[in-house]
Amino acid sequence: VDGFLPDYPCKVERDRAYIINALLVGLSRLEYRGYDSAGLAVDGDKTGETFLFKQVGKVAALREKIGQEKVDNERVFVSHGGMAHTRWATHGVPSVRNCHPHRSDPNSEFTVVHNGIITNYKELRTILEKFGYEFESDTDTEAVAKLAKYIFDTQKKQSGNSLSFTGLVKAVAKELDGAFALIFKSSHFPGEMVVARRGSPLLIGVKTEKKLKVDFVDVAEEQAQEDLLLPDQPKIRRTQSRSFFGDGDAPLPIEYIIASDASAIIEHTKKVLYLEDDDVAHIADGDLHIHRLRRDDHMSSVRPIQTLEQELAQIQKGQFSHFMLKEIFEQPESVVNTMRGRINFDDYTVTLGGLRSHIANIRRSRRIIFVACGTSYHSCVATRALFAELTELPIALELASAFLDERVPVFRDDVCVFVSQSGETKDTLLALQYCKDRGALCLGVTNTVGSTISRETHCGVHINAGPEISVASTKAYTSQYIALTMIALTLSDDNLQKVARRREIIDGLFDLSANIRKALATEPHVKKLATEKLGKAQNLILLGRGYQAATCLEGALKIKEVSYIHAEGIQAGELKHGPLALIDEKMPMMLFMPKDRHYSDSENALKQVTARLGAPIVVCAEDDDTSLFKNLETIRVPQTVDVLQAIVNIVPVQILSYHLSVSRGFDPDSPRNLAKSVTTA
Ligand code: UD2
Ligand code: MG
Repeated sequence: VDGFLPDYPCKVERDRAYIINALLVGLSRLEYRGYDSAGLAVDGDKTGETFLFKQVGKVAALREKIGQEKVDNERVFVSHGGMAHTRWATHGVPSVRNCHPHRSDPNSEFTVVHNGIITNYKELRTILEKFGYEFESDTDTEAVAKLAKYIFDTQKKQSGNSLSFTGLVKAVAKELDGAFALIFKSSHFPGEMVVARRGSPLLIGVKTEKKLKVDFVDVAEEQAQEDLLLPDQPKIRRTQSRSFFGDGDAPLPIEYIIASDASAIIEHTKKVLYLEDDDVAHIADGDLHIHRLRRDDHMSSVRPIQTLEQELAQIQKGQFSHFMLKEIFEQPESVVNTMRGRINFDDYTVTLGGLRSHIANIRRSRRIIFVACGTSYHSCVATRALFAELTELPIALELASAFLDERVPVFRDDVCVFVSQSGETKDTLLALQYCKDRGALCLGVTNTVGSTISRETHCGVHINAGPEISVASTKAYTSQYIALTMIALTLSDDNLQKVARRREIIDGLFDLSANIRKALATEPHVKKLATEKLGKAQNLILLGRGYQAATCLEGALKIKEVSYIHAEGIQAGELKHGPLALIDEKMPMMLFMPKDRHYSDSENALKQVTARLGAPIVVCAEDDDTSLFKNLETIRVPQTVDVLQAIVNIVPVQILSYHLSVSRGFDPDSPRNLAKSVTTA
């Protein structure tokens, strides 16, 4: 799911063609985030009427579809509320009926666009269906639109009074679990819009010809319960510094552009304010009011209006100069999204909806075969030992192309797991077909709902990391790793002997986001290593044992992909079987040495290397004060449970590869010779 741009002019005359175009252009500014379908809502010809348009594919396809509709494009609006959205499927496949905006009923009494995930939507849907609501889509969002109508109607029936639009949205938001940025439009409140956020970003651009008199908006004081019942009253407004132009002035022509990121706003205005979590903003009669979903004394009571200085391209990457860096820094959130709604940290249960009905079969299988390419393959390398430990099944690991070359025998009682970010990787797809033909149970782990692998596998898990733009995969790797870990946890939850181990791992998953944050904090130091110590490096050897073998392989791949340095990941146990011959004082090296049960073996490797004058950069635990590192560069990261340590450890290597690339003048987002999704064999 991603991005929306409701456009709310007040007392600014615009025709429908202008409004639709502004919404479409806004969406196209969000295209860089990746999406699979788009939709928009504008005012109809009668008061309170709403027109909805939806299409799968690019924004251009939506534009074409609207072009074919018979609507009066010249119709002029003095005041108008429209909304638009591009979607990255997380709930239900990409299709017209799953496109936003979603509506409460065929008359579109309430229309909603949503970014984020409503984790309790199934419960809401069940209840609403009992009350006779007919759902049109597979999305979580539709439950929000229907819930709005349900609460509105019920309130009216019970008290005879209607809720105000703000009061209604507050009541709806109270029922929602998960993360959201929501925009509401309603036939009961023509010309008004209400937005709410929790967890997902939302900002409001303010566009007017006149100079704004204030550079902030007050947050309204808590409204009494009965006030929520009335239409938003002037008396409430008067207590606020409500007008941008000074009290008493009549509303002046003003437009508000609400979006999930500044890139959709910048061409209209540079004046924006960022909503905070639990803010509800109400726009009507040219005025903007901010309310709170709940009282929070720590929260500032004003929202400053800021001036955007950056260019469009810059804004799209946020504070980051490249998508690769942006995605590396997104990991504290993306790993949470992978676990959201699936792990209950209070009772240590893991529920993967996509596997539920297949668990018994998987447990009965005679082996699990992982098939993947590139980074996805490394996520399997990283979790293979955990699968063996928790499931006590034989585990095989195959590169998709080699798997097909070798015609590996596959049987009906095998379980084959196909891992692919895009879900379209050709080699992996061919292997999937091969395994299906042989009657194996096929399981997918992909980031893309509706992708071929997601559709063709018998069951699976979506990693929900959000669109990945950079060719070099970073956040998809850590999310694949977590998805696979969750599968192993699920498969072993009937084994009483594994209870303590499972709890230890689930606790580790709980702390993961914070630990990744700490690992990201190594950036200034890692950047220095990339530009100074490794500034001239032509080779890099990455050494590690046990769970870190995957870090070495994946780290080396990242470095090769974006910095074109020859990098090699080597199992430290293999050193004396050959690679030691490469080591001298000139060979650049990294060693991963967390405090796990391989520590003393890694110590030996370090001694073997330093005896040949090698001076590796050591990635180690924060508090490791061994004298062995005395004359060495260290990158210190938080210690976590052994099976998750490789997630924390890959982060500084991702950062390193990025800076090796940039400092050498390359563009890490588009490495030479490579494509994001390899759809050819
Ligand atoms: C589903 C919803 C999710 C949320 C959740 C609430 C979708 C896509 N997911 O997530 O949005 O509502 O329920 O409990 O609507 N699958 C494959 N191959 C793959 C990946 C997935 O066959 O490579 C299947 C999987 O077996 C399941 C479906 O796709 O039937 C959705 O998978 P998921 O991982 O998104 O499922 P879940 O329950 O986490
Ligand atoms: Mg959603």
